[in-house]
Amino acid sequence: MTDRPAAAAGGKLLERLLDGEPAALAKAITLIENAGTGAAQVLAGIQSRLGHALVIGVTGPPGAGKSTLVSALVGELRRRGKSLGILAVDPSSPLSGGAILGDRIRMAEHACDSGVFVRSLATRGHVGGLSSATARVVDLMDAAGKDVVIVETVGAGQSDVEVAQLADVTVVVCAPGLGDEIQAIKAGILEIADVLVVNKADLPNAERTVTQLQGMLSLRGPGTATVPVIATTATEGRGVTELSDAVEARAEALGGSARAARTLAQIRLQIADSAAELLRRQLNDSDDDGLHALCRSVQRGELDLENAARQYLSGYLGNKA
Ligand SMILES: Nc1nc2c(ncn2[C@@H]2O[C@H](COP(=O)(O)OP(=O)(O)O)[C@@H](O)[C@H]2O)c(=O)[nH]1
Ligand SMILES: [Mg+2]
Repeated sequence: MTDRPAAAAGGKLLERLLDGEPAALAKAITLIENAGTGAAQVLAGIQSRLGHALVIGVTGPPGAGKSTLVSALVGELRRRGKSLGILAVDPSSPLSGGAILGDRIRMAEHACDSGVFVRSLATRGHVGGLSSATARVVDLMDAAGKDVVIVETVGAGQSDVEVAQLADVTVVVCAPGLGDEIQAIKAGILEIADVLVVNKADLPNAERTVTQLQGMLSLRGPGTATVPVIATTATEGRGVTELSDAVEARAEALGGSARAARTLAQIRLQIADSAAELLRRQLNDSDDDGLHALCRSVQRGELDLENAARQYLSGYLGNKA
């Protein structure tokens, strides 16, 4: 049964969104976040209007200066005539509202600029679905006609790898002199970098960090030599022109291929989200013998939880689980 008033409301909102009305964009994002009435219609309605925006992912350890750098980058891209949507994603914890608040303050210099739309997305309410929520908000900003969408996320493992898959160009930001940080970067997020930034170049050891990162990149083998390492001082806007140039050059080199990869990544995320949701619902209702047998094995210490889950799942997925 179609919900007529919902369809009408969604249709009106969709129209205003596609016209680029900031209030409509804000409302549509809230609607999608809350999976409210008319959300499905809005999402369906924007599909044919996607693909205009260049999506830049900015990731790296907390405190590296990502938000400060994004703010400086926004200034530079505005001077280049681009309209922007900024999305600050914080997958770390529901208690990290402070970080997002800090990001808001750092973006405040653009608050009066109608060409810049800023939004943050916290974990709460998005367990298991943060990435697809992010992807949808990016799509809404794209459909609203933004030339560039910047997604800032904390470098914290799988979630930002997933978010990076949604970006056309991924910028990994780090700061000098933090050995552990470099190790963490090495362990994961270096792999996803299209452009590497050593921010806080005003601090000692910045040059050494640049050299270290270049060394690590050269170990990654052929193809990675094209990943530029750029030193910036975000607080003074230094290196931001070079960063913008590097991002635009990278976007140009990618052509449409990044977009195809992004759609593929989105489909994968959506399938995984839908599957998790489906399973959660089925499992909540299930009370079969297999489940009880596994429960006994776990209680006896014969099986750990992860292997118990795998065994159960193999019933659904065959030997792939
Ligand atoms: N010295 C120095 N400090 C910076 C620079 N960029 C950012 N910061 C400071 O580093 C702190 C963390 O910055 P923030 O942008 O919130 O980092 P984020 O957590 O990565 O988003 C803030 O106090 C900034 O003022 C820089 O280029 N040099
Ligand atoms: Mg930040």
